[in-house]
Amino acid sequence: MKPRILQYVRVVPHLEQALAQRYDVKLLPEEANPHAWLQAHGHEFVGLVTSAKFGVPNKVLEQLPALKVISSFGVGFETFDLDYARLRGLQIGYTPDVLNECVADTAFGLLIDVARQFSAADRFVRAGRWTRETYPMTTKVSRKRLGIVGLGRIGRVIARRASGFDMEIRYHNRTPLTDVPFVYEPQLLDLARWCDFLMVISAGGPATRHLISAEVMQALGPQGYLINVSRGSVVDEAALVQALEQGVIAGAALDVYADEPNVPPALMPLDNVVLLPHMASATHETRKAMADCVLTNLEGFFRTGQVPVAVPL
Ligand code: NAP
Ligand code: 8YV
Repeated sequence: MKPRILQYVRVVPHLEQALAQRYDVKLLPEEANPHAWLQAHGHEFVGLVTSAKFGVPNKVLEQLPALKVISSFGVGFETFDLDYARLRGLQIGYTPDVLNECVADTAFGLLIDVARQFSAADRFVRAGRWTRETYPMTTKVSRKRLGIVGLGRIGRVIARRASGFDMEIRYHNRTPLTDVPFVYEPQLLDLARWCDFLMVISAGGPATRHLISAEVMQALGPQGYLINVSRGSVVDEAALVQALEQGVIAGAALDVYADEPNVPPALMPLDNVVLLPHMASATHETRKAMADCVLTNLEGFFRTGQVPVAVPL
């Protein structure tokens, strides 16, 4: 008999197809009243598939008494209550590493875009303004100072990208690393004061909420740029809007927001901010690799009892 799997959210079509071939899958979003449906059927499920964006709330997990394994599409895991998972003996599979390159590429693309103003210049050309005006000069990227907040798996790949641009790199984590040649800044404010570009790629969740505060933006200063590819919660968005409107910082480039897909309306008219729709890992190649990892994690669990790539609990 195929194991019974609850699909908590919609995922990419080829992953949905592969799941349906291998398991006895119930697509919860199809139910008009998921809570009532789970009251009657929740006991049937041993596995659950979700994504980093949505995780799964404890009130849903409480309706799944036989659940043993969660397989999540994505690397972020701030949407799970790890203490509760530990108590329940749940294993949570996730998809680190396979997305490092695409997220780093996007992070660096955003950095170049906000400094050289490609998106704003594109709007200028499309509006027919080039025939009447000269586009203003922009800011050089090569040889500048890059401060990385969160030198983890993805941060290290961003640092490799930056080395191709002869950038000087420093970083801020809670813990200094012993295997990198970059200067460690124990104080985030010092990193912000030092750098031209502050690249945020730390984990999300309560520990990093509003780490990038008004004070950090003041320290980054009117020539400084902020790039955020981690989670919207890491940046104080109200302070960012003020900083961009008042020239406290030169510009910002964002892939993530506090309340996705809602972007603060005050950001929309600003030309000194680049706005992407949380798409850093969204290439065919990387999303396929992430989907494969979701499947491998489930398969590994059902074969050996251990999820091969699991969130450390
Ligand atoms: P990782 O290897 O765990 O790296 C996370 C880094 O954040 C570590 O260097 C960690 O260092 C640092 N960090 C954690 N808490 C911190 C704190 N309170 N203050 C300062 N630094 C802190 O994770 P990863 O695979 O590189 O992914 C990083 C994050 O990127 C994910 O959690 C996810 O939120 C985000 N992400 C976004 C996208 C996207 O589409 N935009 C795609 C993938 C991932 P210490 O533990 O030493 O502090
Ligand atoms: C995806 C991400 O957009 O991996 C993550 O943590 O934020 C992105 O890769 C996400 O997994 C989709 O839910």
